[in-house]
Amino acid sequence: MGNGLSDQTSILSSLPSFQSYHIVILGLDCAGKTTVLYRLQFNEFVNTVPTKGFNTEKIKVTLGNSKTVTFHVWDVGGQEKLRPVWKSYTRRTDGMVFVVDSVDVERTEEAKTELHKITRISENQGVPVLITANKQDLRNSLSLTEIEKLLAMGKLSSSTPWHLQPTCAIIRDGLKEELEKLHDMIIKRRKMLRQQKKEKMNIDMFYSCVE
Ligand SMILES: Nc1nc2c(ncn2[C@@H]2O[C@H](COP(=O)(O)OP(=O)(O)OP(=O)(O)O)[C@@H](O)[C@H]2O)c(=O)[nH]1
Ligand SMILES: [Mg+2]
Repeated sequence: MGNGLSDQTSILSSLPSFQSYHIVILGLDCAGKTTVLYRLQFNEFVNTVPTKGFNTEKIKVTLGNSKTVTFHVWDVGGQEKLRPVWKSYTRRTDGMVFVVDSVDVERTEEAKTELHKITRISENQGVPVLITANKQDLRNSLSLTEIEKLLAMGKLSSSTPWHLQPTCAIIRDGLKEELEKLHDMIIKRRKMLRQQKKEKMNIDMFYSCVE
């Protein structure tokens, strides 16, 4: 007779996964957010116009482990006047993608301010951030080391998991890798939250027994 638990685990892992994650794409205007969204959804280049509100798509992706997951992605306009509404899109989000234009050297300070502002919001504590160094195809694009330094990523809260991914959205370069990485970070966080909940329940049970 087999071990019941491991039998169940192997059955579960062989079933298709219908997990769905809520993702928000943010970043300054013209960084390439909408290009990222449509490149992922239609696998073709879409000529974009500046986003006045938001775009949203449900994107089904087969990950490296053959699991298919759905990302419900919200791409929000990055113009200055639209940034105050970003926080309403990040409410209860599983992960954020923060897109940076790697040739827009003059606005790295502005990008840094927005990145730190959105990750500092209390509701976003612990939410993984995939920082996308986009437009790496262009000459004079900043290197990952330069972007990491200019955006002061080392100063992000220690509770914020982050990863920096070079991309060229117009040809889809790096986008699949970044979804994989974001998915890994989300799963890791969910496991940690589950563990914390379990530990808290054990402590509560212990105190209810000794009372
Ligand atoms: N060379 C190059 N151009 C890119 C890349 N990604 C996007 N672009 C171009 O950058 C411009 C802006 O792209 P969008 O996707 O509209 O930018 P956005 O971040 O959605 O901008 P807002 O909607 O105004 O916030 C477009 O002309 C894109 O074709 C890239 O990887 N390389
Ligand atoms: Mg846009």
